[in-house]
Amino acid sequence: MAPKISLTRYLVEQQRADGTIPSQLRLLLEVVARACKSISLSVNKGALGGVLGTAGSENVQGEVQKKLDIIANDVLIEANEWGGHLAAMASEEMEGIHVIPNRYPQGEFLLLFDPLDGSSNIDVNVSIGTIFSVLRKPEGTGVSEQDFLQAGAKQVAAGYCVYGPQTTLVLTVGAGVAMFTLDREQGSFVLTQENVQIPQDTKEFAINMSNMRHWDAPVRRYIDECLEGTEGVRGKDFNMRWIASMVADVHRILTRGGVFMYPWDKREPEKPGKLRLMYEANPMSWLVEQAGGAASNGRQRILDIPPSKLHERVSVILGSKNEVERLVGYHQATGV
Ligand code: AHM
Ligand code: MG
Repeated sequence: MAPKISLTRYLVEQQRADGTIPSQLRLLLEVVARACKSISLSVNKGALGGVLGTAGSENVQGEVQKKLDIIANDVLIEANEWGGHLAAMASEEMEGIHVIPNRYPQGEFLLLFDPLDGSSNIDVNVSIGTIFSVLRKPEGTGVSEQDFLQAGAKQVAAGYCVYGPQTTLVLTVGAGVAMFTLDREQGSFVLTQENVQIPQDTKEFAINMSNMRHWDAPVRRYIDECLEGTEGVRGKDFNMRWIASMVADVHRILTRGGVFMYPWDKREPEKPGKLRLMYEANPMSWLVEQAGGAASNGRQRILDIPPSKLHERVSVILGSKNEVERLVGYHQATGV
């Protein structure tokens, strides 16, 4: 039987092979993985750990915070503060950036995260996760929010950990996508899939259909055609899945293909979308591209969007390449 490859060994071997992982980045990724392990334990305890329900507060986006949103945020901050690998962190759950306190050495990387994605699924025991993105701090002294405002193409690492029937960590450092499953007896993440590839075509889409009347014409056209199945222009039947945790929907797509959409809609026309660019769309888009898929807001590659603020929102279409390209074509055809 082939030996089990732990996340540590995988990172060391990547570092040796092509030097894409400097040692500070390797430490950073190991610390993030350790934090995810700790979050996974809290998630698993559920009601027994007193972690369910709301915290009675709101985040900067005006969303009610769940207890686990705050627990996961605190775990990630505490785990990453002291190692000397980071200059600052940013999170969905914090309005401003968290600069590494003076008592610790400052590193050269910036970490962004959605500590607990799919918050509405926590109390109903459906898969949720942690999404993270790593950027290099631009040259210069000090660190500010401006340093974080880099396009997704500048990421040096990205990933997520999904807390489902299994706890799975999915990672890219720009050399493909690898998946690691948490071995609870050993207490470590073990490599379970390398070189993940998303099929170019699919018969499965993920979108919140209850928003249909608010969508723009291109998305409506695409979904209408999927729903027509064998009787329409697509000539095949489609299946629909919507978990309402981006992390779980994207995990399904990385595993067996599909297209995920959270498009702009007319309810709040001034908002470009629901999902956040810097700690949701960017890391997921890079993972999807690294696995041979595509990610767009309908008009532009997500990874090329220059962010103007930390909590910027974006319209998201990602997954199997041919379907994403079709959707982009429909946007071009209507000029929206
Ligand atoms: P969250 O980060 O507060 O959990 O919100 C983001 C989530 C995504 O995971 C998911 O795709 C979407 O919101 C679900 O939205 P909806 O409530 O419309 O189903
Ligand atoms: Mg989220």
